[in-house]
Amino acid sequence: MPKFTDTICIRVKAGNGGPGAVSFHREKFIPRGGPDGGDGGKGGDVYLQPDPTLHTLSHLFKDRVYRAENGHHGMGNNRYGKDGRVLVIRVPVGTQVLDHETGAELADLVDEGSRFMIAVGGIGGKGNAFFKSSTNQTPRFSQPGLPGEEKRIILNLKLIADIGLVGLPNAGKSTLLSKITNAKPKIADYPFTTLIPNLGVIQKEDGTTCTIADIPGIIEGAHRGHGLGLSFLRHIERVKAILFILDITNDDLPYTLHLLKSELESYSSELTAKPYYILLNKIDCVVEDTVRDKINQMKDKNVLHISAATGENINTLMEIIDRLMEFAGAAQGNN
Ligand SMILES: Nc1nc2c(ncn2[C@@H]2O[C@H](COP(=O)(O)OP(=O)(O)OP(=O)(O)O)[C@@H](O)[C@H]2O)c(=O)[nH]1
Ligand SMILES: [Mg+2]
Repeated sequence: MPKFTDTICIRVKAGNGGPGAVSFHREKFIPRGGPDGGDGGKGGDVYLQPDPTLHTLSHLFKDRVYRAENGHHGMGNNRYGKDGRVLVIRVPVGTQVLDHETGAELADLVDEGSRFMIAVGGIGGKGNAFFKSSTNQTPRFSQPGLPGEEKRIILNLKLIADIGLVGLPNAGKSTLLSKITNAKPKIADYPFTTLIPNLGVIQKEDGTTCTIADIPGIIEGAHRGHGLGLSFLRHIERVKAILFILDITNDDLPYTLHLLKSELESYSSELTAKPYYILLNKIDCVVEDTVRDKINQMKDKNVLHISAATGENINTLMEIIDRLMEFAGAAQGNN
C-alpha cells in the first residue's frame, strides 16, 4: 500500500544574508585606494508551492530542516555577493499550514497559484565601501548578513473534493467510486478495506469535473477513536455535499443514518449542515418490496436506491450529483 501522510511537522530555514566585504582598492601606482568592499547577497526565501500532481505529504521528512541557500559574501571591487537560491517545497493542493508553537493558521493553500513565502531570507550585510564618510575614509569593518527566518510548521492536508462518500465499513463506498469515476480503489468483502482516502474524478461532457472522495468506513464510537477514528474526516471538510451510503440488507437503516450523522456532528457541525443525499446500496440483494419498505422507513425525501455492483439507478444518481453541485454553486454565488 502506498504510504499516505496527511499531517507532518517540518522545519524551514531561510538563507542567512551574506556578509559584506572589507576590501581596499589596489592598483599599481595608487598606494592607498579607497574602500571597495561590496555588500553580501540576500539569503534565499523558502516557499510552499501547491502542486496538483501531489496527493499526500509522504515525500516530506518529519522534523527535517528544509534550508534555502545563504547569500554569498560581498567581494572587493564593489562587487555584490550573489543572492542565495530560494527553496521551493511542493505540497498537495489543499495543504493547511500551521505554526507549530501557537497553532495559528499561517496559510491555506487551496489553489495552484497560491505560492506562499513561509520564511524570509536575511538581507546581506553592507560592505565597507558603504561606510566611507568624511570622518572615516578607510573603514575596516563591514556588516554581517542578517539571519534568515526559521520556523517549525505543521502541514495538514485536507483533500479537495466536491462530494464525500460516508458510510459504515463494507457499505459499498469504494465500489460506487469505481463505478462512477476513473478511480480504481481496493474493494473487498471485509470492513476497513479502505484505509486511506481515495479520490475519483467524474469527467462531464461539458468539460467540467466533479471530484469524489471515498474515505474509510465510520463505526459507532469513531469519535472516541473506535475503528479508524475520525481524523480522516478532515478530507471531507471542504466538500460541497455528502452522499451517505447504506447497505440496504442491514437491519436498522434509520439508526445507521443517525449514527453516521452524529459521528460527523461530533467532528464538526459544518459537516452535517452540508447538502446530502442518502443512497441505499446493494438493491440487487433484496426483493422490490423490501426496497420500498426500506425507503419508507427513512422518512427523508433525499433517498435513492442503487446497486453500485450492477449499475442500477446510477444514471439517476449522476443527475442528483449534478443537482447537488448546482445547488452548491448557487449557494456560493449568494454568499
Ligand atoms: N451485491 C452487491 N455487492 C456490493 C455492492 N456494492 C458493493 N458490494 C460489495 O460489498 C463489499 C464491500 O464493498 P466496498 O466497496 O469495499 O465497501 P466500502 O464501503 O468501501 O468498505 P470499507 O472500505 O471497508 O469502508 C464488496 O464485496 C463489494 O463487492 C452492490 O451494489 N451489490
Ligand atoms: Mg472502501
